Amino acid sequence: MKDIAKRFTENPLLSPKDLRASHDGLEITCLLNPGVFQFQNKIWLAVRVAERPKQIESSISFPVLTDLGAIEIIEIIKDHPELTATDARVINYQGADYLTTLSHIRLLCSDGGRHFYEPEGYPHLVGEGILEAFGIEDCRVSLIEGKYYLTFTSVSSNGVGVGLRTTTDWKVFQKHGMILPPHNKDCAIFEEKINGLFYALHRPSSVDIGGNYIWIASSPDGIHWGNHKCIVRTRKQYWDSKRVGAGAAPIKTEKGWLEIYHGANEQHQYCLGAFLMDLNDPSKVISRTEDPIMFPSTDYELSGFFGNVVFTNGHILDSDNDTLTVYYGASDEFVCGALFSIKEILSLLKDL
Ligand code: MAN
Repeated sequence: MKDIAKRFTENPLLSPKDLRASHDGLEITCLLNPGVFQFQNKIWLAVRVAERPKQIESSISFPVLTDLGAIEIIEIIKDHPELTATDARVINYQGADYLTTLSHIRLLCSDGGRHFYEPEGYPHLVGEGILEAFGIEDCRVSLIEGKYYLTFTSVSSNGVGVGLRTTTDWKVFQKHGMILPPHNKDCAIFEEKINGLFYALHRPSSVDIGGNYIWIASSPDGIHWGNHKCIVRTRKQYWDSKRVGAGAAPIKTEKGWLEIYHGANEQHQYCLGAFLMDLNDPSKVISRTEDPIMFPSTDYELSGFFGNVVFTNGHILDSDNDTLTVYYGASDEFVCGALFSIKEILSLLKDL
């Protein structure tokens, strides 16, 4: 196994202590999984900020959003017989699932792509309404014909689905509601139409028959999706045996659409791999890496809020068309960066 990521020496680029919590009484637990875009000659991250109240020894407390957008704190005594809290990210209480943190999306920018700051005058993107009561997460940004499409995970007690907002100036956003209903996440829209249609990768989960596989869909308008096809499945005994999900928008190369994706195994180790889709019909997968191209190995990737995780949903391609800066979440707690060579990734793909 060869990890071909050249990690930034500045990593982690962002840690929870680097930003201020959105409300008094909350603290930032994790900064993770940024969407990435270019706007006004700067590199921007749409960072997922996960917050909760400062925890005390005897109980678990976490925020949820009310219908009116206010923050309500739920507190549960740790030895409550109807509490299951074995995963840092989710709990089950009296038969219902909750998230231990509430996420919103924050916009940060940078000149060189390594030192990010929060500029004045840009809104926080927060959950709104009953389908986003547990927050919004893991925003992917696609620029299509001058408009930015933001796809993100909308979480509530109703389930986990994909929400869409669009903008041209990052100040005013148009809301398109939930475009892919539960259970679905990891939606990355292609940045170019193909034969007149929008295309998107997405990841429904089928619990009984099927699994956590990557699908593709097309759309006449980028909002209403159909013609769904399952294109990449988990592989038994591999590093991506339990779940796979798309990263950011596919990258157009001479050989095909290149997608960097995440895969997890039964032990919840999250690594990155790649696959290539036909330029003219992206529902045809041509090749895929056998081994991960990046796996958790540094301190900040191995231990943190949820350790042993590298997860990406944003990157920037250099004007040389080869150097790819991948921004990624490490251990579900830090935002990091690494360089890849597109040529090197392409050389590791194995025909299917
Ligand atoms: C999983 C993880 C969490 C996330 C929830 C809801 O448990 O990806 O980080 O908060 O799903 O999307």
